[in-house]
Amino acid sequence: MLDLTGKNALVTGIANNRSIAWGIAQQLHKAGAKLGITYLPDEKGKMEKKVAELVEPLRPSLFLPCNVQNDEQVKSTFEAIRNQWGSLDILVHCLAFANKDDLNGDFSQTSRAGFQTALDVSTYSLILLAGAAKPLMTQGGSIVTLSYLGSVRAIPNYNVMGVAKAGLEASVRYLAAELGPLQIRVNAISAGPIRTLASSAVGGILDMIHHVEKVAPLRRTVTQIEVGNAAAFLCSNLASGITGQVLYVDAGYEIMGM
Ligand code: 0WE
Repeated sequence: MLDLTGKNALVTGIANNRSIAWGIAQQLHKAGAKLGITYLPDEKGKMEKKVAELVEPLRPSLFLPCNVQNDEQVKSTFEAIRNQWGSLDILVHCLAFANKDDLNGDFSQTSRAGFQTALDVSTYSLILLAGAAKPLMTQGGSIVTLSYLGSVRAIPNYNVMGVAKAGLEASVRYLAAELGPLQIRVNAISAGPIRTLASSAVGGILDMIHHVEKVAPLRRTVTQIEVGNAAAFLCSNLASGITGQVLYVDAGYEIMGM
């Protein structure tokens, strides 16, 4: 049923074995997709080594540095895809960043530079990658990004990231409208809180996770693999009629009012 054999999938946003993007990459691989993996390069090449070791069992046919704040690197990434694969079927966008000072305290104190950073990395990057993927998705395609409930609710300290995710979800709708005639679908998964590198850097994340465990209909949080399964579904022909949507993978937390 869920079959991605013959599909070329680019997965962004793997930092370590707790990354949601890692859960997605594993489930796309399990469904038979051919993988391309990008990582955020650092000066010492530590990230390259770490991510390369992690993804090695999935035998990615492309492994590329891609800092989305660097237009040249994005260009090279998609040139490599064109040269090596000729076409692209699946793009997975799992990228976000805000300065730590902007994920704490008064939202009204968000700086212009902090706002620009958060929206550039977390929101504009989807538009940038989708635009680069568009000419390569010659047989149609599927684009999936990750969002969070803070896009539609005021969640303590999520602050500028909430604005970035609201913009991201709106971008999903505009991209879906533009790319639909080319049979390219664009959707977001709104994942519940998970302990990852990004979330562990946030004060109070454990309290949020305990709250979800008490209140969510399933009385637990979700795993990276569960988000990966939903992503594999959205990327597959099983979701051929779904575009422009935000799919909650949050153990049901979003429906609750008390
Ligand atoms: O989208 C996210 C993570 C976003 C994020 C996290 C960090 C921490 C380290 C973006 N940029 C940074 N920058 C850093 O320097 N989540 C959904 C996880 C998350 O982040 C929160 C949360 C949750 C949940 C921030 C505040 C409150 C709740």
